[in-house]
Amino acid sequence: MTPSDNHAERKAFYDTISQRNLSPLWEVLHALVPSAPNTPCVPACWKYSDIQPFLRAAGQLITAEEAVRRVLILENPALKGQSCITQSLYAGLQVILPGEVAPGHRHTQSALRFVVEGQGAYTAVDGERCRMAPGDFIITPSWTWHDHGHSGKVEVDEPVVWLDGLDIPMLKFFDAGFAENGSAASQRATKPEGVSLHKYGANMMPVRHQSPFGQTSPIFSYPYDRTREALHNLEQHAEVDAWDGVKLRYVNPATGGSPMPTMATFMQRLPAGFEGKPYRQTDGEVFSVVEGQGSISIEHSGKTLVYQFSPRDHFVVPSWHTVRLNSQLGCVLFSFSDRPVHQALGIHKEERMS
Ligand code: GTQ
Repeated sequence: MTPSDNHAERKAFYDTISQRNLSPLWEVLHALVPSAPNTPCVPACWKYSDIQPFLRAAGQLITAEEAVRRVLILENPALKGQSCITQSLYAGLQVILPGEVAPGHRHTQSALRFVVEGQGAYTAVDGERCRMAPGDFIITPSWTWHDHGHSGKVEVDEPVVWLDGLDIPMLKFFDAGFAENGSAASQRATKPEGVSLHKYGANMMPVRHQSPFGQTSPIFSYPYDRTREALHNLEQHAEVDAWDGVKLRYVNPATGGSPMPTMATFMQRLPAGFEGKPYRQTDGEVFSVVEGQGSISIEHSGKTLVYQFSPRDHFVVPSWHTVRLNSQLGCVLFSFSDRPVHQALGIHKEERMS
């Protein structure tokens, strides 16, 4: 009998050692140490026209106060029930109606807010209120008190919707999630509105700077008008990248690194007529369409998926999936990924094909 003919004997051996909480590596080695990333996540796209009625319906079904956070989670279709969009990232669309308050709490998870539609909402972080307008990128640093509200008039003003991006699955993986509820629904404003941006947002820093939020950016709101202007000027006056168009990353001005230790954020403009070259990267990336129209093609399981996108649509590109971006009329895309963690571990990889 050659060794590979002894299936029954092996099976019996595995059953026996399993009782001692042992298992044979050689049965799983290829899956454990794959030749290339083999994510269980799949690409997915949420058209805003499809899901907006459900966001409105959620607004009638439960109050922000009762829900604490009234959010429809963008679940990866291959990871149903796990409340995540990739294995390391959480994404959801939060709705707040005029007059509502989403009560204060704090947690070790870092959060980003990317405003999708509506006017009149605010978020408060550590005693500073910040107005939210479409296209603004806002941070809730780890372990800072935060509450959200809508100061518009009931039955006059529109709901506000924003994308929440959190590192919830990462912190779950490390079993490092802690949270605390606030004693008041809304925190008292102890700092003037906009003071963080004045202090840290003019390419200058206070002389004796001490980081207010540890490794997270001291700026917690990056208004869209500034980002938009930078992209527009670069499109006019600088070379357009053949893979990304004009793509900038948001920075923590104190370090030059990503705004949060676990998540990188980006804004990019694809000029009219842009036909991007293919690329892939190990960081899975979640996109929110800001302006214009375009399409993304994603290679998945030997097929090419194509999503046509317009403003407020969301889509996810899982790790190591080859993509190309196109736009006939031009568009602007916000995105976030877990790239800083890959980079901190020295395992980030990207491939740009011709
Ligand atoms: O706003 O604090 O989408 O704690 C998920 C968990 C939002 C928030 C989410 C949260 C929040």
